Amino acid sequence: MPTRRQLRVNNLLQEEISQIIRTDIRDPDLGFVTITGVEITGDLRQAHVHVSVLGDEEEAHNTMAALVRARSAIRSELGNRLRLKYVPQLVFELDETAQHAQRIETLVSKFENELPQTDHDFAPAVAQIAQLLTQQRPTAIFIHCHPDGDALGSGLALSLALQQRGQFVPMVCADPLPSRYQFLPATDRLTTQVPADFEVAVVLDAADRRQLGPFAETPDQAQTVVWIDHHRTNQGGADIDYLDPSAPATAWLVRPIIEAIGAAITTDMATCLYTGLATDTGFFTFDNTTAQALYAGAQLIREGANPHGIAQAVNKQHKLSALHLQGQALTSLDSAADGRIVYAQLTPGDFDATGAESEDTEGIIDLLKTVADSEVQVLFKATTHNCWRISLRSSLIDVAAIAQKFGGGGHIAAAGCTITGSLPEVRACMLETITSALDERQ
Ligand SMILES: [Mn+2]
Repeated sequence: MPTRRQLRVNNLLQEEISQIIRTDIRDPDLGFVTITGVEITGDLRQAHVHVSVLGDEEEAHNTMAALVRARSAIRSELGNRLRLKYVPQLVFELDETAQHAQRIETLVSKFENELPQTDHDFAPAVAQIAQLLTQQRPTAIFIHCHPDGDALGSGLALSLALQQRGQFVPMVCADPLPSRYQFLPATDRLTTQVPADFEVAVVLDAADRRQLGPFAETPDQAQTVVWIDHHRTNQGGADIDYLDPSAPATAWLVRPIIEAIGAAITTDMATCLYTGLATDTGFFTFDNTTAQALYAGAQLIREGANPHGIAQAVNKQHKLSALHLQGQALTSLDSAADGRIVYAQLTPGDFDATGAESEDTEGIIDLLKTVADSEVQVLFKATTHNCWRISLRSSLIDVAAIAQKFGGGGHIAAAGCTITGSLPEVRACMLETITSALDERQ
């Protein structure tokens, strides 16, 4: 019988070794490994580390070899982390017992139970799209204007996958690449030029055709239009619709297509997909951050995405003008409905005074969300004369429904629309609509 001290050390070692393998060991041979248990000897000098590997025999073999190579690195990191008189020698043992297989199966089924339940089976749509995309017909990808991390990440990942299959597919967008996304690979295929002829159009991350701006009707030039999106307000109607509002990001939907066309996920593709998933989940903090989303993120990190580098590039690279614009927005901050609504506005004068551009408004709405006790956040942004782009956020009411009333759309917790009129009129109308939605909830 192990002593209590042994049991305590076993648990500690299991936790620390798992974490070290997850974060410090970057060996491409290392597969999906679980430390199922640790047994330390009575003299605390040697620890038997039981390992289970997901996959076939070859993967298990490669993973065990990688662990042996990493053994001294893991041991010295354990020395840094643990206050043990003696850091035990590590002996890795592949766990093949039925008991452990059973335990893994239980863990997996527990995990699957946590997946968002959808009443729809998307496998046929994925298969149909993959089949279409492997025919090598001239194809163009379309993403929404004011492209965000998800639109760009999904589109570039898909284009890279098709390139692996020997086909160059351009990605059409009405707006240029925002500077914060310049780190993304393969952005050379982003274009404002519609290709001369294409037979297949793939529209990504757009709630409806108006989001394509001047290219609203362009996909129809194709013989087959595929629409892949996760916005709740998407009404569908393309030749092939692959619409899943329960998905945290369009990147999430694109991944199974990439797999189905037989492309291998490269570091570049992982970077693109991770950027889409991370930006649409607020770097895994929004309410669409499920266990499954984190798991998908972890998988992409294993495949080469650099979470720190991506977060730095997207969030920590503000131009001075963008911060000045944030300052203007914060100065304008006000509240309505007894503080339940907070809103800010950016007038054409604010853009002129700071020299900031429309892309520099990204992130401002997230500042508004930090106001304590606020239930709905609204940002009014001037686009052209008397035309206001309005961003809405709420964790209480369905802002997609509100945006839809004004011809916009989005997700329950994050949506947007564009309204023409004078700012006082537009603001009064929007605040009134939100106030009655709040009242209705009571
Ligand atoms: Mn998205």
